[in-house]
Amino acid sequence: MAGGAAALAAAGLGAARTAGAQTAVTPATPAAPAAPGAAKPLPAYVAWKDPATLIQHSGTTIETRRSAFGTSPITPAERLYIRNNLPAPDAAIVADRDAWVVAIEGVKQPRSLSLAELKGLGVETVAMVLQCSGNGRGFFPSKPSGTPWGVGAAGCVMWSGVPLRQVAAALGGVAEGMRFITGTGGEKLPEGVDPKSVIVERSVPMAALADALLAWEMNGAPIALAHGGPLRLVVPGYTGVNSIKYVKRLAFTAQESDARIMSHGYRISPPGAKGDPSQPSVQEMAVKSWINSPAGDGAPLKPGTVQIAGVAFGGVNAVFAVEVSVDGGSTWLPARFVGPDLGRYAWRNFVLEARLSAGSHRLMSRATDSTGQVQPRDRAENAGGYNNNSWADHAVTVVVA
Ligand SMILES: Nc1nc2c(c(=O)[nH]1)N[C@H]1C(S)=C(S)[C@@H](COP(=O)(O)O)O[C@H]1N2
Ligand SMILES: [Mo]
Repeated sequence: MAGGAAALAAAGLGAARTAGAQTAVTPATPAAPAAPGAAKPLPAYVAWKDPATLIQHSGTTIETRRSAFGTSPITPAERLYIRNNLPAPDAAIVADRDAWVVAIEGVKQPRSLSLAELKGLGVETVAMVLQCSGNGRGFFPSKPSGTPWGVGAAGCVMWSGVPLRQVAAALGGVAEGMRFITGTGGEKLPEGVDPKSVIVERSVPMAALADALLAWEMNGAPIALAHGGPLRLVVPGYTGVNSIKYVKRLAFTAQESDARIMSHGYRISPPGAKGDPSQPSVQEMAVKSWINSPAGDGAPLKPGTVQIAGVAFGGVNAVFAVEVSVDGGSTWLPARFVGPDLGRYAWRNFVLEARLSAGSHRLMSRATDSTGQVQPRDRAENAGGYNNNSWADHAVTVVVA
């Protein structure tokens, strides 16, 4: 499955990718373009990832190159983006995975459950787009603070675990009056600061209970520490920040968490304003798509036929259709979905074959979800640079010569 995408990546980068990738990146060959982040070795907790497919913004913010995905519904772990608000916990927490304990609160019979016990309560698998709330922030001309992600703070992965509603049912059901699902990350907090100002704790509406999982596997393997192992709360259809890694407490609550990351962070604030609890929280994802290939970052293409390929997803809804424009958005052609449909929360790969003559072409895609929502031309301006699903912003320029 990685072969096609690897070939695309190799073509896009114009350099052979390093094999194995257990060690630091090999020195760039003279032929390699000065891709941002390419020369920085990956930090130890993600040293197993494939550096040639990644852009390293920092040790805790690592994005997948546009050219390194787009032709498979599943993103391999080696290429999946990373976003940590705090340093990842010590690898000791994945030494004995089954011993990991999560406190379940806000149920009629609250108690702590080990991962071994959770495995006895039920199993489900969901394919899901994991996308950072700030994916596409780099296209905001206002340059909001935060990582200037392009398209690659997103992937589509399979999670296996127990449905949260089965966990609640096993503990007597959700207690009266609870309106939110609140997950708390298991990171060690820095000393000398108010824990509420740094802890990764998020609340989502109870509606998310229909499909949320407590997951221990990603893409058929135990979840890597970097992606939240041993246990992760996954909330399909919601932005990445709501899927809490190394979850140590799962509470059904009457109120949203008062952690800063919930009360003030990840809010849709007017340009120039600060986040506050009165503003909408970044939660449900909207319909979105982009072209991955041609990525517009390689050598000029030869005139002739090109396979324009990318990904499209509906967020909380299934994706229904996608169109492609090769003339800057003046006219649109229906693209074809290719590969398996992994369900409502997964993305679909699309392809449109087009003939491109010599010159510069602006290519873009526009998706429609199952409720008829069409991906908008323009981003919704907001101070944090969240939820960018503008088709114009995600366009690529391809030179044919
Ligand atoms: N415990 C914990 N969970 C977390 C985070 C974190 O820093 N700590 N970051 C969140 C954010 S902002 C995103 S986008 C996703 C990133 O998931 P990934 O690193 O597995 O790609 O995890 C979310 N869950
Ligand atoms: Mo994120």
